[in-house]
Amino acid sequence: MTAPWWTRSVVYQVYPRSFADSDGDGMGDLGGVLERVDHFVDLGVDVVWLSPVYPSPQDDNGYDISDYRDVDPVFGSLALLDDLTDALHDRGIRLVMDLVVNHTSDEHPWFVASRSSTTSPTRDWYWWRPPRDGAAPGAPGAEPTNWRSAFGGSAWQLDEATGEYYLHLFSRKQPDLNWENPEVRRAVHDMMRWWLDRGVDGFRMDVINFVSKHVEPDGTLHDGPPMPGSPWGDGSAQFMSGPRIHEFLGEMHREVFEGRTAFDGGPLLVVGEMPGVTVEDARLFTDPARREVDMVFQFEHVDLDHGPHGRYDPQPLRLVDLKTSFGRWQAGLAEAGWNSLYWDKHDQPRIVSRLGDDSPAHRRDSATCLATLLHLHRGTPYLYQGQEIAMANFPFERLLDFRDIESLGWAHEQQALGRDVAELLPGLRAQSRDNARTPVQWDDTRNAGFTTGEPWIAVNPDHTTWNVAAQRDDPRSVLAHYRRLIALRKELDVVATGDFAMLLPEHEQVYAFRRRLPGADPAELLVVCNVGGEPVDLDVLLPEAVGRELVLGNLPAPDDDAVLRGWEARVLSGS
Ligand code: ISL
Repeated sequence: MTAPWWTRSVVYQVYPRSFADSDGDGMGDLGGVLERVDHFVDLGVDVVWLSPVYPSPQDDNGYDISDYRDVDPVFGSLALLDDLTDALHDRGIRLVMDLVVNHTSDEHPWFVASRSSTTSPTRDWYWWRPPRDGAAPGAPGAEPTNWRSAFGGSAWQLDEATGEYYLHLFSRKQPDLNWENPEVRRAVHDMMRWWLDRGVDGFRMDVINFVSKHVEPDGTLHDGPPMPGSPWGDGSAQFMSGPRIHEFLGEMHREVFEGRTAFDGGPLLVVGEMPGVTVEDARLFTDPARREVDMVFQFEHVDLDHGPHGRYDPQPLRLVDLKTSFGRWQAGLAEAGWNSLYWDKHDQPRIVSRLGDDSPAHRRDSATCLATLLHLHRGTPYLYQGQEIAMANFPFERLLDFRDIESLGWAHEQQALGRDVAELLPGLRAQSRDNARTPVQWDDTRNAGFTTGEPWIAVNPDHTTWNVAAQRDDPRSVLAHYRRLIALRKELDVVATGDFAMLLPEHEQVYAFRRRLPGADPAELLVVCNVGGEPVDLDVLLPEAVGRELVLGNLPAPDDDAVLRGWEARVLSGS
């Protein structure tokens, strides 16, 4: 069987509100994306994944959708989205939409009807429950389970009108859909077919492994264990990859994807975002023979620097742990299934600040080193806007600087527990999702060329040095390096589909691995990355890496290849 097209492809994620603003209202929009389509061509990416642009109250920046079949005026119109689809297709690029169907907005007509009365025809489309154990509605502890919502507080919201609670694993403006109800699934499938018929080429499905909850036949949901640093419980085991998840995804495949193709007649792309997914489950989800999804986003590697109190309790990221994790995912999906590979995305801090070194002396080299490390793994790399120019975390100083509902929800929860802001800021600064959401730095002008108006979130002051215009024609730039990495995946079969073997698993500074594909030219690549600023004697550590032909490096060719310089990455051909 020939390998699917995405083995040679790179996906570029656009977070539209922060990408480019075409009308000066301070918010990025589809017009802005349309004006920058040539940026995707310049990079050589094959797919654009567009974060949500549907009508939305924007409680969670569009991940709270109030109409699945339109575009929010803040981003443009359906006609403009059609134009963007055509513009991408003309350039051979696919468009993948974000699909958020674990929950809707509380302003979606389905929920408006559902909350209107206990006998509403769509009442059962959401998770409504009476207070626990006959307690009075709103009484302390009356919530149906102890689950914490991802954005702080209980995952249950009391609706005064009927005295019942509804479930929201995210904000209270994001009520969870009840996928146990076949009408809900049918409505979702119908909407998905509508988008595919309109010409989009696939979906990235938001928290799709949350749609099957552990529910008893009598409707009971169970509490989770207590969470350190929170008055609420951790319900995740009750809703992550629940008992019917494979059934639901198999059904969706049959109902929606079977018989449909991308614009060029090739296969669609279906990616499931799956927090908490295990390697074993991911293998089932992505085994082509099972027809569920093509790949999943897993979270293991981006959770490695979270402490016992969660993401805002950051710990140093140990390279050995990263190798163990990536190595396990590479091995686990080697025979069946496929990995997606990412560092940055709209929910994660910037990798150059997180695992690299964003100080002026090392920013370029550490960004290109980490890019090489990721892109040479087996899997499909995802590139998040700004990562291609080594955009870094923002120097947040005050709570007022943050916009993200998750960061603010956590901060307010902690303040209510008596902690003061000064104590919270270091965790927020390191880990806030807003680090990824500052505007793309197109040039060194005011507001980085993002908008002529007032940006909805501050532009990083470092845009005067770090921007697309400064890097576009510089062969040494981070952008140029990404271009080369993307091209290499298309050129060399061994990059696309070669097998993977981790080397030096215990070494704390050098990340090295081998890719192999018998019969290909070259049939073997050796990748060595110095994930640190100090030079390493390669002839001592990995003598087989010395004297080989350099296929691609992130620093000028070395005088002495026995020494791996600080933040140097080398892709070497086989013997
Ligand atoms: O990583 C996370 C846990 O701390 C969260 O940032 C995130 O909520 C989780 O990864 C799920 O993300 C997706 O669904 C959310 C939305 O806020 C995120 O932007 C989206 O990517 C709810 O729709």
